[in-house]
Amino acid sequence: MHVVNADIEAVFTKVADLLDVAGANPFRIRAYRNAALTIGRLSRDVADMISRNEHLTELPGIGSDLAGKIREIVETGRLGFLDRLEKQSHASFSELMEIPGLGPRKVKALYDALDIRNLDDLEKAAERGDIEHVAGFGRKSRDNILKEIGRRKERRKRIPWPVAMQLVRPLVSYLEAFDGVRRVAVAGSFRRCRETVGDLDVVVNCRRGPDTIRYFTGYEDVADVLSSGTTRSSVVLRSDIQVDLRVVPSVSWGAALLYFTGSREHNIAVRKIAMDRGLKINEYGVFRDQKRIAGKSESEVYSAIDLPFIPPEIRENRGELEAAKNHALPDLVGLDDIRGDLHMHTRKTDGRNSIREMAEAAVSRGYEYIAVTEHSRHVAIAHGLDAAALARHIEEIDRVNGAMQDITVLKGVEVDILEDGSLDLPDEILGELDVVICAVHYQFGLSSRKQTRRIIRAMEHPCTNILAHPTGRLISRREPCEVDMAEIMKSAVDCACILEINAAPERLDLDDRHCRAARQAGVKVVISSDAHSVDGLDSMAYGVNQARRGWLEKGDVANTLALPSLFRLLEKP
Ligand code: DGT
Ligand code: CA
Ligand code: CA
Repeated sequence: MHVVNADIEAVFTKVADLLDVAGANPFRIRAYRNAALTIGRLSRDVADMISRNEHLTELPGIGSDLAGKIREIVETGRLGFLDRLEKQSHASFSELMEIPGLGPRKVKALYDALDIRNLDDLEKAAERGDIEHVAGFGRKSRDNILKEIGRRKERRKRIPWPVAMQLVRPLVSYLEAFDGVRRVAVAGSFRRCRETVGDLDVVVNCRRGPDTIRYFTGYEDVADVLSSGTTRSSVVLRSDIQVDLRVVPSVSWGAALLYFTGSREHNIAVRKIAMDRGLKINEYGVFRDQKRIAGKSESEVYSAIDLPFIPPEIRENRGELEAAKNHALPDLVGLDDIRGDLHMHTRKTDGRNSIREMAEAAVSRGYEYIAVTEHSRHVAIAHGLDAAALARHIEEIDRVNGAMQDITVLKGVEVDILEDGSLDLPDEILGELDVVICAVHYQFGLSSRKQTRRIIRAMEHPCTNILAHPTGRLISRREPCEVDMAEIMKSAVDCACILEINAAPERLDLDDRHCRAARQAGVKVVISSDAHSVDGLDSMAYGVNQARRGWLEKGDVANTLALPSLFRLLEKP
């Protein structure tokens, strides 16, 4: 494990918070807070300094005691002192402090008044209504606390789509290998490519149903069999995700697939259209009176109610049925339409491969161009580049580009948007680049007005082309920052700035709704892997999924363009 500055910062902040709750000496608390700040803002990697035997005590506010603690964190990934503090308090105050609005003061107040030591205590007290009577709390804070706890529970239950994909592949091969199995499909939210998946819904068409079920429950990854009948079964895999399997006959295959793909809202709307025509649709087929008139394939089912096939990714009852009726379904962008990748990192900063290796990997994926976009200096933990280092890196890109026949390597950067909306590198060097991506990497908590202004100012800079991961959210870890997305999109159109769908599995930012809004606003979108290694390039597929869920067509996506057209698009008015 490589400990980065932000990890050390987090540990010291926790220590300070816990000391605060415990009512420790304010000077001691301040020492930890200052150390956290110092480390957090440092442009050098502390772990790196230690490995070079440099003296940490030369850093402001770091005495020999703190230096020793930093070393312990870097070497072990933990801090014994923090563990002891948590144990002493018999409580998980730091877990409580992760709830927005609960700082050390409030946590202490809750502890003193109601003996609240962890999230469970907090939830019970909030439900009972006790919290409203503690000084500093009201009904509103109670509601916020319950909402946040609910959100956390919800998150824990769902797994990211790419993780689900890793479970699905071997499971499907296993099922397909069984004698008599004709077809296997994973329906549900997985097939709709939602960014997270609650459980897996498998539909199987086979000859010997009961044997197939027994075979399914005998899968080596099954931890627990919840139910097992002749046509259906539910199990829990070792990774704690549930799998529901249904065996369906060939005549019902399409109807079952449609039904179990959902979404529920889409299904309800489909059934209503059928009812209006005197038909009945269920998971067995489409029926007029008692007679089945369709069901073998999904297309057959849709066609029975005079609709074209609707791609699973947009089956959310968000207007797709009206569009289908009006022959106005989008022709969704596909992975094959992607001609290049405009956001990636190399060994120069926090990536793992060289420019050349990234370029070769891109060639093998059929790309015509890539942009290498290292971090700017502000992102200290990623060893961001200053102007001089970037200038040297540009020469390096030129060299690789000159040596490669099959691909064009564009010169780029992912420059930090500073707190006032200015960029972290001088204009002269930015002017040398083909692609300038701007991105927020800190100060996520600004007010919506300030954050929006900050971002728009960066987009308006004459050198910027792309706004990366526009909301900054990390799925299940960090909520999107507060911004006025409509304003940002309006401004993106005005200043010809492209918005990114960052395809990294933990980001997928823009999300599906934002993609849709971007299309409606006439904003161009770019799908980028943000790869930190050659394997990372494959994340492109997750970004394409998200784009499809957001109704995007090839024409909405900048990196489906051939290079000359892309260059024209990158020119600012
Ligand atoms: P998830 O698992 O929470 O990520 O989301 P889904 O969409 O996979 O939901 P799930 O697993 O509860 O059900 C799978 C599909 O089965 C769902 O998308 C639609 C269908 N379905 C399940 N229950 C009902 C229901 O009561 N009515 C209708 N119309 N469809 C249902
Ligand atoms: Ca499901
Ligand atoms: Ca299910």
